[in-house]
Amino acid sequence: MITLPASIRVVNKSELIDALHIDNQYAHATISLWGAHILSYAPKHDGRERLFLSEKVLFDGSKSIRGGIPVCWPWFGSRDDELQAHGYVRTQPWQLLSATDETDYTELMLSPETTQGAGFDGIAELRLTIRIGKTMHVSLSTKNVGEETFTYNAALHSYFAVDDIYHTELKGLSGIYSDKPLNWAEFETPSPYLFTSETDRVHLNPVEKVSINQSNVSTVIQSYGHDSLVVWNPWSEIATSMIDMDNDGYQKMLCVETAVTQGVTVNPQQTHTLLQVIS
Ligand code: TA6
Repeated sequence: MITLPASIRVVNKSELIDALHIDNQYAHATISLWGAHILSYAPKHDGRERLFLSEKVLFDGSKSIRGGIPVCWPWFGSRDDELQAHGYVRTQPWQLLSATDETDYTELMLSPETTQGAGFDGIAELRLTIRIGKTMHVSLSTKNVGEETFTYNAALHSYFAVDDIYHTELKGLSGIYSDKPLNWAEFETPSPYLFTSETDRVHLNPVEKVSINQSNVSTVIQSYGHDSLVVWNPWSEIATSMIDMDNDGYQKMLCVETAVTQGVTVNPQQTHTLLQVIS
């Protein structure tokens, strides 16, 4: 491993999974090297944890980590029965390429063990760059290093922590969304946007700024390079069926995902970047 700056130490999540804990002037954060999965982010100016991590999270490598920010790539959702949902980089070791303490943030850059896998023919270089400061920047860049054009989908599948989903409002979205549980039927975005049942929606209105509002606090999510925002809460029945989610876990989370679901075409030597900024 490269030499770590003063703000970073290695913590052991399991026999298989090491994580990096960042403690700098501005924030605490934890990033698993398995999946380059951000597990936690709490800026020091308010000490509030922004990310949800399931109490029954598994760190045994049997599945993607439940909570935090899974990196979905090179597809989003299910492809077919043979291929795992949300691609194959969230369940592989990533390598830390660089880590530096800068004036306003600590910056880490990671790359997966491989970008090659069944279901994707492109030759790609993938980098996740994370800046931990007063805000957190999470930037996923996909460079075409082959000779053929390719198309990919991806998401920063962020699980945000909420105190109570029944008293949570999502602000900033409008227009039509496609509803997965209702066979992708299209509906008008509700206003106010509240949560009372399973929610699994692809909003094809790629606004740049939304916020999760609770009684006194709000989490602001800015997105760039995306074509969709995905909003997900499994609600009670699905949460109960998950081995890595406690029955009431759905009350404490809301996924708002900066996503490419319609395919981005990347020409040789070009780079496409998906960015989510959390404050
Ligand atoms: O992003 C929403 C979604 O695709 C849902 O349909 C649900 O399946 C969720 O992601 C979680 O997927 P996972 O494979 O992490 O259990």
